[in-house]
Amino acid sequence: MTPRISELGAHVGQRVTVRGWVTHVRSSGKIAFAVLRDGTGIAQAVFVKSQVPGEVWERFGTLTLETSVSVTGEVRAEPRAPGGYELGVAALEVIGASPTDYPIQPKEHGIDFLLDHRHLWLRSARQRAIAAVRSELEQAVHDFFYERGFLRVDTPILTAAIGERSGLFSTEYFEEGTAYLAQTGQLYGEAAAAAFGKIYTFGPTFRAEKSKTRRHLTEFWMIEPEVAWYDSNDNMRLQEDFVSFLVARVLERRQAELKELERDVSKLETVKAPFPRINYTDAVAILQGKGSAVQWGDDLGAEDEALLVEGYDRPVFVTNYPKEAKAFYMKENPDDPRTVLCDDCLAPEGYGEIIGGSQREDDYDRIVQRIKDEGLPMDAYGWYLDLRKYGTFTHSGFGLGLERTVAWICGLQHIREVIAFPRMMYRLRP
Ligand code: NSS
Repeated sequence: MTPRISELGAHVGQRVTVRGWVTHVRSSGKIAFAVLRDGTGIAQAVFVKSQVPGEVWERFGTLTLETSVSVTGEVRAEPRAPGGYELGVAALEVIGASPTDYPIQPKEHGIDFLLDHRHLWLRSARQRAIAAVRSELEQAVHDFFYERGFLRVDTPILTAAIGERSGLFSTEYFEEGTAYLAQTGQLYGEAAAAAFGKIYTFGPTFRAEKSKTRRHLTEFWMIEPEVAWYDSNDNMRLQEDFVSFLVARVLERRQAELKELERDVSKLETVKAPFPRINYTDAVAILQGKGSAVQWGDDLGAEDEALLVEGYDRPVFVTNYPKEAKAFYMKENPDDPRTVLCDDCLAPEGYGEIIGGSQREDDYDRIVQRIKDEGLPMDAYGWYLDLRKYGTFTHSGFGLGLERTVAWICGLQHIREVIAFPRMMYRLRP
């Protein structure tokens, strides 16, 4: 039998073979220990000199950090052992030696060094915990929308020039000229919402932003639902239900990982719908009262976002931003035409914006005007305008940034650790 380490509990008293990598060795001369990792957990292999063949004892002596091995022995429950189980070793095979210059040693390494060795850094317990929370969230995203009757629609990554305002990555596209990597799936999502009613996209998005902040990647994953007949209020209700669902799922299924990350889970347990809503104009007044230099008309920066959520135990919506601060497709607010029917969802504890959402402008003439005002290339938007020409409809949607959400839930200051191989302005390798 070759169980994974996480399955050892079902094999107590049995002889099994475990394959994995050595993370730690120590020996007293008569008894020796090797801690193994296989990605599902850790277990301790115990070698008793008087009980194992001489060659096995000698082979133990060759084990180094990250040697890959196959260990056969009897499973014992041992509360004091890392992982809670140990193997009383009978046999040991070395599968792949690991020279003693393994780059990541149990000591402090600088972040650039770790990112240069990201392919190896992923093997750490902390990185596994983050990856497990991310994977849990991805599954929860699909479950949430599936349970609510949404269709998943996969939108193109190679697009003509259309999207958000930030920088575009481009590439040659046969005879068609320049193609751009998608910054959002939204505009295609809107077409799909008119066709299928309730949809979501979940894919990589790309922004050639020259920002080197702790919350920007050039390639990140976004979840974008788009719903026919939803107005801005319905949209925020969906967002708070969605975010509460995601947090509850991680609390329910990933306690061990949150513990590994030393996350204060009491800060997550309060994340329940409904979320407070602050109108942008009020937010500016609150921020000015707290000493911020923000002026009406500005988008809110990271510091302002952190100031604003102080004292809240759950995410906060900031609604109805000024038109100038937001994208052309957002619907004008009938109660205050200087603003649009939109919301940013700000995570608590200063993590900042995790969602941008809005009701979409559904009036043909108004959206044409917005495209002109923004100086966007009208010809690229022909098909998008058809959605307003043929049976226009009230609709709303939002985009949740997966990496920012994982960083918040895991309690990480920087989003570079929440994706296996981060892409940033100065990082294309490994
Ligand atoms: O630019 S957004 O605010 N909005 C959109 O892209 C809309 N098209 C979404 C929609 O309505 N369908 O980005 C949405 C979220 C934002 O709140 C962040 O959580 C995340 O996407 N985001 C990023 N994450 C990581 N790195 C970068 N550069 C980044 N930009 C946005």
